[in-house]
Amino acid sequence: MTTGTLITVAPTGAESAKAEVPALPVTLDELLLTAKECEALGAAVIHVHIRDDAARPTLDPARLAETVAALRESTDLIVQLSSGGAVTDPEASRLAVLDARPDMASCTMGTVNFGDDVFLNRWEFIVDLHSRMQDRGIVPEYEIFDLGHLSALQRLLGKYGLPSGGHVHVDFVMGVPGGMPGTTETLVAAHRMLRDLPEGTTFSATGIGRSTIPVMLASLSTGGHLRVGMEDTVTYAKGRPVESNMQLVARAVGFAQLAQRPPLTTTEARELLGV
Ligand code: KMH
Ligand code: ZN
Repeated sequence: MTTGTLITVAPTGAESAKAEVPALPVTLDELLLTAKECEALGAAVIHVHIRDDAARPTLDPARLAETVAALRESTDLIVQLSSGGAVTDPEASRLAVLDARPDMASCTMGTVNFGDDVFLNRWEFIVDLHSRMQDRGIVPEYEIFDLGHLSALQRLLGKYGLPSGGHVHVDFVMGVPGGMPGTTETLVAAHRMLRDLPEGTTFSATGIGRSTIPVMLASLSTGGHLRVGMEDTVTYAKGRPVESNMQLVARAVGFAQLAQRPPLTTTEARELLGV
């Protein structure tokens, strides 16, 4: 059945430096402005990483709680905090992200080489994150950086049960150097593997860097949803830096409309995800 398109914006991430990417939203005011504008364009979920006063990635609990409250106050977006943080963040700080009580949080399904770094996600850590989210009624988005992460998810759900809300939603993060490539062939392979997950499992996809457009088209044509934003893409086209997250969301909305799968409203998105 064809449905509308869930559009997630990931506006900041932990990898780009403000000095190199001046359009990156790093303050709370910048984040709120971006969130409101992206919501008006058609985004329904915001995947949030925050920065400190020096624009460095942080998982400061008070700042995270303030950010969740401010986003709820100013928008109707589903607030999804990153539990991935930066590759340097310790597990305890990543688990403590849940104390900010977001609607959703990311849960990466395995360790992956991440450029020159390693994004570490031990099995016991994943189980801990999944179980704490179940206990607190926080809906996970399972982040899939490689095909084996889908097998890990099958194992997780088999041993520890469905997430809060009962619906399984995954996000294919494609094109990270060290992870699965951002190609149509790989997306089709990942899509086929969803057959081993609970019926009704939905997926979004995002292609890092120049894989953003092929991944977006492949996701739309296989019934998937879209994540876009400056966490993943800072070049709009060859030689053209991204001017704002709104530019990326507007492009995704345009593609979704062309595919006759218009953006889901925040209410429809809540229903889909079981938030
Ligand atoms: N910043 C990456 C190391 C997530 O948000 O859950 C991890 C990441 C995934 O962005
Ligand atoms: Zn992230």
